[in-house]
Amino acid sequence: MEYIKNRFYQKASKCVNEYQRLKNEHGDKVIANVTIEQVMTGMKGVPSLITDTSKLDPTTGIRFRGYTIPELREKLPRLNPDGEPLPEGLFYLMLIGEIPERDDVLNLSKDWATRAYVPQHVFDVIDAIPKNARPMTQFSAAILSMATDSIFQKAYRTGVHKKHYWDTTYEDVMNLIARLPRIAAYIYRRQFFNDHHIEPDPRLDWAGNLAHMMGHESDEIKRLLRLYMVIHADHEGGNVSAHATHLVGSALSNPYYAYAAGMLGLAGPLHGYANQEVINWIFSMLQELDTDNPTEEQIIAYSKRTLAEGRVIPGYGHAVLRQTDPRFTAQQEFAKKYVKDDKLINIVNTLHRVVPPILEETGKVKNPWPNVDAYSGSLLYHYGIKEHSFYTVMFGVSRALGVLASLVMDRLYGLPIERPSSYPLKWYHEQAGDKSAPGC
Ligand code: CMX
Repeated sequence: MEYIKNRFYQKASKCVNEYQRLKNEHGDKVIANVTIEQVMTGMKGVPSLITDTSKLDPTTGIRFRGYTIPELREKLPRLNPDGEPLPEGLFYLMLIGEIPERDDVLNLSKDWATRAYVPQHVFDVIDAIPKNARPMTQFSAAILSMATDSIFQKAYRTGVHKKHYWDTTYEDVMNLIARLPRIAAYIYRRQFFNDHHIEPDPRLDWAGNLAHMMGHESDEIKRLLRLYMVIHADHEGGNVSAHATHLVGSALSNPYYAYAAGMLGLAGPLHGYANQEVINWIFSMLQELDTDNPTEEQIIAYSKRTLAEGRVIPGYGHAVLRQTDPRFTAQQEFAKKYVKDDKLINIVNTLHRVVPPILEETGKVKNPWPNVDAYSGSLLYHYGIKEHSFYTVMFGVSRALGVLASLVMDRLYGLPIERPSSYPLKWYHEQAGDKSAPGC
């Protein structure tokens, strides 16, 4: 598949010149002031990363190379007219910056199918982990164990020139993405289907093959997974999974290490694990109320109690967004179109009505609106993927598309090792002119 690589290089090398020019001609321009509050709230809003694949706007949400989710659903190639776009097309768009033709996407599907072979030792590593370990533990260990295959690492050891780092990174990235559905499905079938594994079907697309290997064969599930893999793929560079991948990659760690680092971040409950937490939280509520059809009042009371207990309501809030997440809306529209009266989805819709005012009342939550994780679990559950401890792995498979496309760009730009400055608390007091600074 030299075509995609060549096309990428042709397009992206122009950006490398622009990167160099910006650094040389405008490197001393001041672009932002940083407040102490920004430091104390996780560097929110501090421009400090270069990420071309997507940009998040607080009110309109994510744009992938300038395209919103509704635009992607309209413009990216799909397998059939009433289907969802293929994630391969989004990867092409994020990497190259152009909406692909249908043939580009089908060729990419085939390329990934030829790269999808997973070495036996990766399955052995998974098999050595207790079955009751979290699926994300198994997934991250499997990714790390594949680093034995890193072409980048071998090339680095042989002393390849730094201007060629992107090339072997690209090869690792393509191999890694191609293998992820097989690895994810293996973990799923091992844990929930007594090790009855299903071989990949090389004629299927990337997301369709994931559904197939998980044992979910209907066209409806494949359609959902294509949408799922598109909307979770990227959320600009500052989120924990993208930033961790970039940060570890900036030390020239191989792409397997870098992406595994991103997955360890995704596994946290404030990030990707929230998609399981939403379902866990709803089921705990139903169990406690002893009903599968709670009233609005019961849901409100349960939500308020969660806050009173000092816990978060999962699926709500965001570090950047200040409106309902368009990824939530895309799934809600999907459910409206294809799902008729599902109890869990009805609860999710009720939560959408009642939770934002409750969060607003606290006076501290900056964004009371639902994020992507508020909907995703209920849809998967409806279509028969009921094993919710697995949901973060699905998020992780999708997230590979964005963070690894960015990693190839990082290496082509030759981005340096990332190294922000840290200071003792006392220093910030001094900067603030606070004379009553404590000794700590
Ligand atoms: N429930 C209860 N409290 C919440 C809340 C929620 N859903 N969202 C924010 N808050 C609280 C924060 O915990 C914080 O409280 P303290 O001041 O007592 O520490 C306060 O409101 C201010 O937080 P914020 O500035 O609005 O939000 P942050 O940028 O710090 O955090 C996020 C963003 C997503 C971690 C937070 O909204 C949250 O914990 N949400 C629930 C978990 C979740 O759904 N995560 C998934 C996000 C999407 C993803 O990455 O997949």
